[in-house]
Amino acid sequence: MPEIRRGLDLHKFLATRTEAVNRALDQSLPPAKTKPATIHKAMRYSLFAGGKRMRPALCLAAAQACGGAEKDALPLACAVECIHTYSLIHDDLPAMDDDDFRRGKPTNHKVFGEGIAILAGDALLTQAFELAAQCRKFPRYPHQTIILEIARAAGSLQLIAGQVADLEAEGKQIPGPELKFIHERKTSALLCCATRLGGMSANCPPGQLAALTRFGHHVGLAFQVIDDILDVTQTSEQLGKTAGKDVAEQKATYPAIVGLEESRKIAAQLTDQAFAALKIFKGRAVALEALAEFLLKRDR
Ligand code: GRG
Repeated sequence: MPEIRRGLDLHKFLATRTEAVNRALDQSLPPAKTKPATIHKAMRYSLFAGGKRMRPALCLAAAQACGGAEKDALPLACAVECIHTYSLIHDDLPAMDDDDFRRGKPTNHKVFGEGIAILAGDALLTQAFELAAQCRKFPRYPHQTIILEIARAAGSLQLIAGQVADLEAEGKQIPGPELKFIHERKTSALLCCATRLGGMSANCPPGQLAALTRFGHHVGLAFQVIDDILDVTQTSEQLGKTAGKDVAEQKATYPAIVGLEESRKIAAQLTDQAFAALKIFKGRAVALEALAEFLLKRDR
C-alpha cells in the first residue's frame, strides 16, 4: 500500500529519485568497457547492485525542504552514494567483516578478487570528490565547503573512526556511550552529511542547516539501531546480506545490550527527535518526515 504523508507518495518519491540517481551515476562513471575495463566493471557492479539509495533520497529531500532544485543536489547525492558503496566494498573484505553477500549478490571481492575490490572502493571514494568538485556553485557554500563536508564525514574522525572503533570492539563488552560513539561515526556521519549537502545545494540559511544536522544525526542513529534489530529478526534473503553476523561475532549492538523491545523504543525515540528538528520547515519537509518514518519501519 503506498504511504501517503500529507500528499506525498513516498514509494513514488523513492522510485523516481532512485531512477534519477542511477541515471546520473551511470553518466558520471566511465563506461564499463573503458580501459582498464576490470576496474570500471567492478565499480559499477557494486554501485548498481540494488542498494536502497537512502542517502541520496535524504539529500534530495533536504534540498526540497529548503526550497532548492533537486537537480542541483543530484551530483552531491551521487557523491555520497559513491562513498557509501566504497565503504561497503571495503567493509566486506576478508581483512574487515569478510562477507560473501551484499545487496543480494556476491560481494565485490568474491567476483573480482581482493585487489580489484580494494581499488574499486578507492576509485569510488575518489569519484565522490570528482562529482563534488563539479557541482554548481552555491553562494553560501563554495566548493571548498562542500568538499570539506564530504572529506570530514568520510575521514579518520568520522566514517573511518567508526570502523576502527567497531573493529576494536569485536568480542568485547562495551558500554552504551562507546556504542553510540561507533554508531555516530560509522553510520550517522554519512546520513547527516547527505542531508546537510541537500540543504547546502539549496543555499539554505544557517538555521535550516542546523536543523538538518539535528535531523540527520538522529535519523542516522535510528538507522543503525534498526539495522542491528534487522540483523537479528530478518533472514539473509530478506536483507540481501548475511543475517545474524552480529550475534555470531559477538558484536556490541543495542539488541545485545538492552534487548529487542528496548531497542525498538530507542529507535522510535530517536526518530521523534529527528521529527522535532524539522519544525523550522513548517510543513515543507514532508519528504524528510516520510523518509524518517520509512527508515524506522523498514524491513530490509
Ligand atoms: C570505510 C571500510 C569503511 C567502513 C566504514 C560504513 C562502514 C564503516 C561500514 C559498512 C558496513 C556497515 C555496517 C555500515 C553501517 C551503516 C549501514 C547500516 C550500512 C548499510 O546501509 P544500507 O542499509 O545499505 O543503506 P544499502 O545496500 O541499501 O545501500
